[in-house]
Amino acid sequence: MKIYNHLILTFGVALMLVSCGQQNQSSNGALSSSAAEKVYVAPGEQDEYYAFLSGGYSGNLTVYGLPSGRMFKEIPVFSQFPTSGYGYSEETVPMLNTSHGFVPWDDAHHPDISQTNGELDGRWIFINGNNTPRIARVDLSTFETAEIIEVPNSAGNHSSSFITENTEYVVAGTRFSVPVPQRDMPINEYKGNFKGALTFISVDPEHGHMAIKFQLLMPGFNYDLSHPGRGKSHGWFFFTTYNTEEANSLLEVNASQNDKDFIAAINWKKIEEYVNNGGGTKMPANYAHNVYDEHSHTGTSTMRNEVLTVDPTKVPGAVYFLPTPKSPHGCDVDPTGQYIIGNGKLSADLTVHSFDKMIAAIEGQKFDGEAYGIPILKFEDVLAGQVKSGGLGPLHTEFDGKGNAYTTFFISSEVVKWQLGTWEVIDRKPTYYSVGHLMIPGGNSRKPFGKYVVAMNKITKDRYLPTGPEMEHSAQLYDISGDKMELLYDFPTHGEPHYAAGCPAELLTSNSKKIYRLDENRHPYAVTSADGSKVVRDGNEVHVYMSTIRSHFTPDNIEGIKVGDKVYFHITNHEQDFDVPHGFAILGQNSSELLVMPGQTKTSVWEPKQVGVWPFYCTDFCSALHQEMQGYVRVSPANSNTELKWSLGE
Ligand code: RUQ
Ligand code: CUA
Repeated sequence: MKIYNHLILTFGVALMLVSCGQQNQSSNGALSSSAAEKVYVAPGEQDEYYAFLSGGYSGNLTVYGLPSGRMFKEIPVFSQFPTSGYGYSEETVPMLNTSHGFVPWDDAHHPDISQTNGELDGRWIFINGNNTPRIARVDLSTFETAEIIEVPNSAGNHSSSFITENTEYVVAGTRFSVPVPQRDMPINEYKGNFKGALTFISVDPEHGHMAIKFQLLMPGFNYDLSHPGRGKSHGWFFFTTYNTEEANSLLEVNASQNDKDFIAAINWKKIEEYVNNGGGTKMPANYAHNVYDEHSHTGTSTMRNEVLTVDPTKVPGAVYFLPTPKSPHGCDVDPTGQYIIGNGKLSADLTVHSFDKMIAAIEGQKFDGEAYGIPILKFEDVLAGQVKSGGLGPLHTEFDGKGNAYTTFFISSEVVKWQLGTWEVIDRKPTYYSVGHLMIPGGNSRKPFGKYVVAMNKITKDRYLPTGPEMEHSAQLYDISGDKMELLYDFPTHGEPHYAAGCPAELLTSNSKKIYRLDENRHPYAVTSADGSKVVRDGNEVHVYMSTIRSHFTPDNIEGIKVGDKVYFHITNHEQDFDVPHGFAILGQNSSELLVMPGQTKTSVWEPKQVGVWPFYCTDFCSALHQEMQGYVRVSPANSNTELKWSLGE
């Protein structure tokens, strides 16, 4: 009885506490500062920001909402994606073409949103493929990969894909130096012979189309990360280097010998002028340029065979080296364009260079020798200050637009907030665990939206329920609107996010496409009217012009297909409503399904191997009669005389 009473008592007190809490919440908002409330986006409500996280070794880009951490979409970029048929459908296979043939995967690192006047404009997002060097442009009205350009003479395309203040250029720098042009030579003759190509790819202001403007052939260092100048430093681009020792083996020891490596400061305006006046050397180079056309719904791959290279010593005043300790990784420029931050990953302190001091030192011709003909400025002459952080292993820095910077520390697992100008540490918060990049929406622009920072961690360990030896990486969301950072939320990410880019939701929502217009469909095999469906044989090739609308394929019965045929299913989705795709899959298909958006045409090729009657069906639950959305293909022996015929629903 006593226990019973006690229970009632406890229960009663608990109830009182709950109701008390609720009262507080409605009366004086005592709970409004809770972390849970700050990330809670109620059912039916929408997030405040988009966040685009690179997928690392997934090769793709994932889209999240902030503050909820909900994942909205995975955008296939460099990797085949059976979920939609990207990289499998005839229309998208050309997007993954390279000079090495079809490369259906890459390692995607650094997304960057296009800018106008140094502010995010939300038109496109660029991302680099690290392994087989490529830069992709994703259209932010369709969230589809619209273009991929291969980068020749590059290897480990890592100091990429950062854009200049008006999206004049998307820049790609090589991590590995290699023989340029590639050739058969002994590896131990690297030093002095290999080159590091920094590639400036121009972006057409209207359509976004990319073209390699020039490649700067730099000394054979490793070019790790980069960022554009902005405001007063617009016209410059900054790259961190490591392995200035030019070691080709045991780099973990041999590339850590020099006390200082460099940040390379590139005056791209000067080089642009030089090449516009006929400077530079044309060099044969083989690379693919793949463009997706939104109206024909088709990608085309064109091989290019020449690039314009520039020898930095031929353009006086265009390239300088800023000594920076100690194998720097991140290279970040603050919103005013005055400070260039080099995160020496083997040091405790951050090095901040001053753009004004750099210009003064250049004008005063105060050099500390040269490397391969490129002048080296004096460390003390360009140094703005050092942040005595107390952390270990600084990697990347972002800015809140209120005079503060936030740097990740991989080894000490923390984000450190410090002040630009005073270099004082204001706050530090642990991350779980081993943080790499971080992202503040607009943090790489003149106008950051300094409300949240997302830390992208490399190690997850005990943060989530175990999923066997492999865990997804973990991101953490901090509120940075106050003096102190507040950890709000953990959420899993997909692949390995390196960098990310974010923007206010309304920048994209107003331009977001809902459907493709059927009357604008210019796909050569589209069926745009209800009676246009047909099946056409051309030797061993059979083209099926198929249409879909809830809940029917036209045609849904096809006979006269033979073993040895190559059957092209060209499927046009006649829906004109938002979010009504139809899928297509046929038994034994050696690729993936297709997911066809309203108004779009996509093609799957099927080479039937066995005689029989094989079903196909819609893979996306589209209506109450989705299960009825199906059909058959009769496959006869190779030498049969079965007549080609199909049903049109009469
Ligand atoms: S990296 S964790 Cu590929 Cu950007 Cu620094
Ligand atoms: Cu169409 Cu399910």
